Amino acid sequence: MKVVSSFIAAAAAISSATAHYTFPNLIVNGVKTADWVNVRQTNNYNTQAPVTNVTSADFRCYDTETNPTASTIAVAAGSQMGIGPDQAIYHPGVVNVYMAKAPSNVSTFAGDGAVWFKVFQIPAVTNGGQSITFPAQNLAVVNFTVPKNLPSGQYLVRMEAIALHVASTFGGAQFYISCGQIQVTGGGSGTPGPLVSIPGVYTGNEPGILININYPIPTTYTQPGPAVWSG
Ligand SMILES: *[C@@H]1O[C@H](CO)[C@@H](O)[C@H](O)[C@H]1NC(C)=O
Ligand SMILES: *[C@@H]1O[C@H](CO)[C@@H](O)[C@H](O)[C@H]1NC(C)=O
Ligand SMILES: *[C@@H]1O[C@H](CO)[C@@H](O)[C@H](O)[C@H]1NC(C)=O
Ligand SMILES: [Cu+2]
Repeated sequence: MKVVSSFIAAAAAISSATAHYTFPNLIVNGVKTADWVNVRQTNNYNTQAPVTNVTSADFRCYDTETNPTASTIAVAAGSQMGIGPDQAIYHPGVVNVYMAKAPSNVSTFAGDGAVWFKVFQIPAVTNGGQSITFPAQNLAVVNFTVPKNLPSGQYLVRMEAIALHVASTFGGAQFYISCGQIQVTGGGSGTPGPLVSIPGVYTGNEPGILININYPIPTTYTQPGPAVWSG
């Protein structure tokens, strides 16, 4: 009996570890960077465990315990870049990518205040209650375009992959978060917005965060956060 229950406990531990993920690398000019070099190492680099408290300090870059340093990598405005998970995105859910401009050197930029804007999202797809699908699920990289009119300078780029498989109670949605450091070159003179604070952007009661995706099948899906600024 003891053997059986410890086997079950071990199997459960393994399956919960494989069910989680981190986003430790960037893809720039088609080349994947080494893990945690251009991305600030997150508290969960070992456990892969998500953030579930959208008002906690860790909701921004999930790095309050690691106090990480990262290097900044150059990316041309208007080019495609990617953010890579340690394994393909496992859970059904959606993705948001936010950016914030550092006043000078992003290495010493915390991202305080209403400085964040959204540059990319992958919502769920619904069709009036017949089905709900998640195009972000199983992605091995999240690619997006750095807006062409984004002013040159140094930025944090924040991945937010929201897993919705147990999101039907408050605090059930799982957020997989990390912040990369990029230097945007050849940029324009756009004014990114709307600007939000992170944490602060969500309460946890948004219809796209507090949601039962299984039954009844949602007729629509509302992506959390501000509109995408595409420049
Ligand atoms: C993401 O972009 C890379 C090139 O940087 C490409 O090899 C890969 O196929 C793209 N993946 C997706 C899912 O678009
Ligand atoms: C979430 O984080 C906030 C800010 O740190 C804290 O006040 C609150 O108690 C936390 N909520 C839970 C459920 O832990
Ligand atoms: C930014 O700050 C980091 C850490 O202090 C330093 O290593 C780096 O050289 C600085 N970069 C620039 C462009 O000043
Ligand atoms: Cu998981």
